[in-house]
Amino acid sequence: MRVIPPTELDVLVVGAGFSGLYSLHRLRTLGRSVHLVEADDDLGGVWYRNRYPGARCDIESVDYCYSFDDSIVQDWTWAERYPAQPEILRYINFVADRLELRSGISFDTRVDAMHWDADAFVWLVTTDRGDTIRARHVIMASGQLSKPQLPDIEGIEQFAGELLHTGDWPRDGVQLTGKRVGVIGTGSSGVQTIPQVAKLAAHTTVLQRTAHYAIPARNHDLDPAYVQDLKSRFQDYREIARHHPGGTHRHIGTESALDVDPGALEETFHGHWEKGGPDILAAYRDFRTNEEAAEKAGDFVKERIREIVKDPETAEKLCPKGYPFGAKRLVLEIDYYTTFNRDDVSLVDVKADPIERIEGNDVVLASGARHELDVLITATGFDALTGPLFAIDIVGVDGQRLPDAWKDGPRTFLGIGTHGFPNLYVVAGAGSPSVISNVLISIEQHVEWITTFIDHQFRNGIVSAEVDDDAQDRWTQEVYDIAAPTLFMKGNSWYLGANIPGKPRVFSLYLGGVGHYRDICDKVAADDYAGFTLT
Ligand code: FAD
Ligand code: N01
Repeated sequence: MRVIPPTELDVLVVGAGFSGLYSLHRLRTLGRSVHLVEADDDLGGVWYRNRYPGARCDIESVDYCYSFDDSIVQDWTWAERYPAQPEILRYINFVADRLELRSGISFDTRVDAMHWDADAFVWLVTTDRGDTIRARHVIMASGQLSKPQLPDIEGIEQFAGELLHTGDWPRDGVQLTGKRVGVIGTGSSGVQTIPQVAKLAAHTTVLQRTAHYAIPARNHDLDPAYVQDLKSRFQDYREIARHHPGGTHRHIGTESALDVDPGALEETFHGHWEKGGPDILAAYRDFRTNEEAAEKAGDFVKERIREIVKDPETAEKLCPKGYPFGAKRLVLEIDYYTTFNRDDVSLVDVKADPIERIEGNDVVLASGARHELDVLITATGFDALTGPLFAIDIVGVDGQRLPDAWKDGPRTFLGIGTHGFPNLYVVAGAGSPSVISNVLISIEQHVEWITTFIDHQFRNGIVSAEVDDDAQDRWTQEVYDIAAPTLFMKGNSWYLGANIPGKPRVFSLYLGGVGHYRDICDKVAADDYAGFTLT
């Protein structure tokens, strides 16, 4: 039975992933009337929806978890270095049960519209279930990567076989055994799922437009003694990550890759390759800014690909081209490159011969070549960051709509609020470190800051908090200025909105570092929330 949302609230939270669940818990403990609405029929967000075979985290489990409740830290034991989707979903449910969160959540309830009532200082929120909620504050915990994007290919919706998206995988699983399966997309989702699909399918056709750099995850079961040791000093361990630029424990190199002799460079790269994980990205200080330096790592990965993949033509297709190492998200792989040594897997270069249309069961290429499939998996990513927000009719002060306010890209102060949209807060979205960091660290920091701010307002009789225009201008400029000299600007990636037709090409994540960002937010709070007008 659906929990009916209250009609009057101090705070409405949208979304039951990691962000929303912690927001709900925090506000309850602060004594606020709070409720959460979730479009899906259960909790978990990303980890509820991305159930494709092979779905896994690329941050280590002991870092990709909450730290706010030590009893949760002590009573949960991670099994794997990089947890797979089922383990993370079990963890989220464990937390929700422990904190008795379900009673505060309306599932199967999508927020359709939110209009600011400037006379009453409330958001008037309506849902697809016909609910109307008046909430003084709204926390958008609606996710960064929660709006899957189908490729813009003629006829795709009429595909005669089974059409799937990795980001909206059927809850009851999919029968792939013995089927002819095609996969479009070779980013993180594609690289994770292709080896698993290949193990089941009669034939797997990988339709690759751009090869991504992938390095081994070297996933393994965790040693119980290691986990126990971390638990015994978890808050100290976590405190380091809270102040680390990426929200992790990654060593950050201080040398330039261009100053190191080839032998030492090779040794460093091999070390990272054997250890597995994404730390190679920070091996040298100029990997984010200098194309020549980054190319050293790129060349190393290409050499490994040519070593692993037996067919030289296939190996060459799998070698990334046209953008620097690190400009797109580095992918962690398990059995990815070796999968292309299987006889029942073929790689099709759809940049050289683009997909023209889908006809019946066939993917038809520009050359006229056809690939007949029973199942077509699209691993084509998301309308990231702004997509979930723009899907809601958000109307602020003077009838201004959020997509209009952000027509040239997101404009925020701290990523948390936007001028013209009072009492509206976004967790781990554009303008903050968000998906460029260990998101769990960033979520905890945001939720704690936002809920403390809201509580401060109630305690002080403040009814509205609106971002100042000039504070927003300065912050937005800073976000863009920090990103401008980085190699992120050179990848045709979702980070830049390049995967969505018509989306402004801006890099809207804050690259100044998680620790530095935390300090800035703390200073804003200490300065009586300078940058917001409090009424
Ligand atoms: P989400 O988990 O996306 O939850 C948002 C929720 O809001 C969803 O349940 C959605 O249904 C709901 N919602 C959206 N709109 C509405 C609406 N209008 N009304 C009601 N409900 C709504 N990050 C890392 O740091 N490390 C990783 O290894 C990592 N792996 C990832 C793997 C995948 C496959 C994906 C897709 C993302 C990954 N991420 C990773 C990023 C991930 O987005 C975050 O780590 C984190 O899970 C986000 O949690 P969230 O609660 O903010 O958002
Ligand atoms: O999506 P993507 P994703 N025809 O946008 C291709 C997180 N995540 O779901 O590069 C042909 O990266 C597109 O090609 P191109 C993580 O943050 C993490 O894989 O545009 N191809 C690309 O290859 C990640 O970055 C994990 O040329 C088309 C692919 O589809 C983010 O989610 C796991 C096409 C999309 O790649 C998104 O990753 C999964 C078309 N018309 C996700 N349209 C972890 O491991 C698109 N493509 C933690």
